[in-house]
Amino acid sequence: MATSKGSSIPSSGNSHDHQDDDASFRVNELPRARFWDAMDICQWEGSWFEPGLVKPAVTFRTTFQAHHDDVLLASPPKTGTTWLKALCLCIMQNPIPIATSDSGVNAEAAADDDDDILAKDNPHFHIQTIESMIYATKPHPDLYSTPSPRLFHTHLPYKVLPDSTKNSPGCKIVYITRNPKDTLISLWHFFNSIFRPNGLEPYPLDRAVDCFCSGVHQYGPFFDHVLEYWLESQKRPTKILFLKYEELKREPKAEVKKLASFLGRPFASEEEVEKVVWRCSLERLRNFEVNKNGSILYGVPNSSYFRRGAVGDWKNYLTPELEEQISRTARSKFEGSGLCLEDA
Ligand code: PAP
Repeated sequence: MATSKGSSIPSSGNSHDHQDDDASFRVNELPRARFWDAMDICQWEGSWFEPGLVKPAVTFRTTFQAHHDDVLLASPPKTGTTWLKALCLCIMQNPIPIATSDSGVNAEAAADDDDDILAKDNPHFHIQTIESMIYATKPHPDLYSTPSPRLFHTHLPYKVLPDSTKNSPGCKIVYITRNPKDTLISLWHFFNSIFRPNGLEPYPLDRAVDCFCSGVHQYGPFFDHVLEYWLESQKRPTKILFLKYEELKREPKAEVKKLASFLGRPFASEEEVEKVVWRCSLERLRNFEVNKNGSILYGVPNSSYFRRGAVGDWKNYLTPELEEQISRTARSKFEGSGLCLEDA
């Protein structure tokens, strides 16, 4: 599973001599690897993808025209995507009506579920992951009739984003990431539930760690993905907001305020902030019927997006050796960048 190809440094990308502009570009000619003995993935532009997502990613990259008020959410898988989508939906809906009773936020819940789209639909339904949910289903989607501001999400690395998303001054990017050890454990649970359901032995954790550290996994290498967005966010902080899952957990109100201000939707009161934080909490979202029993993507149950949501869950799984293997990889990748994801 772990091959040296996965640790290759991605080529920097903003040039216009993209191989994908060439009509003869063929996915089946890309380097291939096996992910978890379960599926093929292929390497494009230095990162690894499910083969079926490469063409949609290429079409997105070469045809998408950003609007001045677009918001693009971005994340590596399992780092807080669902949470970020929920938060942005809520913030864009703000002001949420605040009940006037003095019975406290939880007592207001039943009443205000009625006006909350999160109570009816999974967050992924309203903010779609552009390569897998939009371009993979329709090569020429009609994105231009979508009301402004448009909100999209992508798991794609920064280097393959369309130039227009990078260059359009008003188009904002919000990136979320997470401690690599918790990301790995979350991925491990998720893919075990997909590839090894019904009590089958989970995939050996040491092999999952090898795979993660070598970068040969969907949208990997994780560390390069994070580093690219981090460096860009340092250069252009008004363009890219860089969030960490752990900081959202630790200081939800402060982080959500920061997010809302970045999106140009600052809160008018503390009550509004509290309401958004509460509406998007894991405990609340996971109990909605749509998230207990629904499915919006390739038969993946919505419930699989809501697990423990704990910071430091990796301590329940990783041996000191496996932990050190991930820390070593993080140190070598992030050295000198000012980024640390292990301080949570
Ligand atoms: P995705 O990239 O496939 O969409 P993503 O939402 O990023 O997945 O990750 C799922 C993780 O976020 C799960 O973490 P865990 O496996 O460590 O438990 C899930 O529990 C967590 N999560 C989902 N929704 C929330 C939320 N509202 N608040 C906090 N954590 C959440």
